[in-house]
Amino acid sequence: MIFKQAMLARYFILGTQNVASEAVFFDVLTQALAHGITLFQYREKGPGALTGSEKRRVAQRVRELTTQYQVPLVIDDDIDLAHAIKADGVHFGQGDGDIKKNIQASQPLFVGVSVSTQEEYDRIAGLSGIDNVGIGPVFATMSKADAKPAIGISGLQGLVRQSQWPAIAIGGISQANLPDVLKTGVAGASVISMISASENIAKTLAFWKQLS
Ligand code: TZP
Ligand code: MG
Repeated sequence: MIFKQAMLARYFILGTQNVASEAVFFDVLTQALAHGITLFQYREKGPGALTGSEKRRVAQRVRELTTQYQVPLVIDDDIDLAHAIKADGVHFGQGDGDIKKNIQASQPLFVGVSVSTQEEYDRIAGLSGIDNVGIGPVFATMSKADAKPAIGISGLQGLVRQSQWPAIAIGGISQANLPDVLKTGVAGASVISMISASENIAKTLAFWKQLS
């Protein structure tokens, strides 16, 4: 699949560790796919995350579902798994090993990289093979135990302005702050809990769609 900026508009991230059970994981994902997310990132990471054959089994089912709904699939930080299940892209943090090697090993899939500070941006500036950057955490997040300090709208704005790649905002994004996030010129927002903890995923996504 060819990378297009429009894929970043409504970027949903989830792993089984973010919800009560595998059944809930697939229920939330299916609703999100049915109601208009533009990309799904499978991020199985942190306390309670699946590994090995269990992770692979869930990822395979995620690939089948995302294909059924024609929504691109990105795998967080697992190049082998991404190739094995024919995902569309891979996403890396800066702590995930040699970034140049990772980019190379990910081809021909598309590549996203997380950036939290100016220093981290400068480290990847000019590299080829990157398709998008994730910038944040913009606000405090409950979904990532080792998250870096929140950079706020002004920090996001500063990094978006200079980014040579389409950018997505991440971290603590809610329906309340989403309008301000989108005004910074990002290509989209990426969320875990805004959707996974929503009492009405259809309504949450309808709200998001009319903003972007
Ligand atoms: N990276 C930075 S913040 C974050 C990740 C994966 C978690 C985002 O989750 P939420 O619930 O949307 O704040
Ligand atoms: Mg990572």
